Amino acid sequence: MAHRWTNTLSDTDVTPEAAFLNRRQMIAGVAAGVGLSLTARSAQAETEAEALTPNSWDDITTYNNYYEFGTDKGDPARNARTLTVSPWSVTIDGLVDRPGDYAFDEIMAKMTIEERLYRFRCVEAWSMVVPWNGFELADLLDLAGVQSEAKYVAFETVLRPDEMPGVRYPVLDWPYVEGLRLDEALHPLTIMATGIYGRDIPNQNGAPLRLVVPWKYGFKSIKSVVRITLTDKEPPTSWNKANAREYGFYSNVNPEVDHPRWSQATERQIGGGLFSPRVPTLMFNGYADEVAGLYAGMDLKKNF
Ligand SMILES: Nc1nc2c(c(=O)[nH]1)N[C@H]1C(S)=C(S)[C@@H](COP(=O)(O)O)O[C@H]1N2
Ligand SMILES: [Mo]
Repeated sequence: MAHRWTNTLSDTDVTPEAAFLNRRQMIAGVAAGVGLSLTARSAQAETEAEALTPNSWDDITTYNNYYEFGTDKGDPARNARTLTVSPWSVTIDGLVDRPGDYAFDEIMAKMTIEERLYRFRCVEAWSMVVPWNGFELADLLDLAGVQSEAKYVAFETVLRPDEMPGVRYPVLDWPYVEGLRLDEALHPLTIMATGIYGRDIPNQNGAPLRLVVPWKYGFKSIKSVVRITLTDKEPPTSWNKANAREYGFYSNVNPEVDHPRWSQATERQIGGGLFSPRVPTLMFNGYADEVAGLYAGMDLKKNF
């Protein structure tokens, strides 16, 4: 597929992960050379990036949850090819100064695409590390101008029965919907991903743009977004509507709050091999330093 936009890497004669890892080494080399002239922030980001090894392109693009294309992990890679992702636009409405349909290409022209290497933890207790490309959701919301009464952000996935074989089955109440509190949405870790390994994000991963909230269970990271609505009320969310006892609005990764049917204390790392031991799950998926303050004083067992 041709590159839709500026998802940075263009090497086509090397595997994406080889290109990515080479570039990482280059960045690390340069960083070592300039030593103290690095800002504290980029030095810390580099240290964190060093500690994480991304999953392979294959892992990330063949082991998916995208129920609109089927409920088996391999279904989205097989069935999502037919999703039309261009042209695309996102309606931004509700409590904003400039409501309207924002064309994907116009959004991309205005946004700064960055690489973010994030842990990704599914509520099913498996995890990956993904080198996303994308932009901060806060920057997109700025385009529309968030009004002061707004307290929440609601998201909606495209619904196209002709292109989505899974929506014949009432597994969820389609379209897939999600939501964040406004402060969560504006947090700098919250991104809209448009690429992986510098390439356009594949359909099975939520093309052409999907939310990524790395400190929450994967199902909050809604795919193929067509509508973003600013509201003053907590919006309904698909998994909460399906089973409110098992899936809360917040769904922050929390090893101390188990799912009613399984433990959340540990996780299985995808790509680790058949006999690799489970690893401990980290509070807020390892992002506690950055996000714990959002929940100061809240009972995280009640607000699961
Ligand atoms: N529209 C939509 N978004 C979705 C889902 C889905 O079924 N439909 N699955 C969620 C779940 S449960 C997970 S774990 C992640 C998986 O993202 P990935 O396939 O890119 O790893 O997408 C989330 N976003
Ligand atoms: Mo998930």
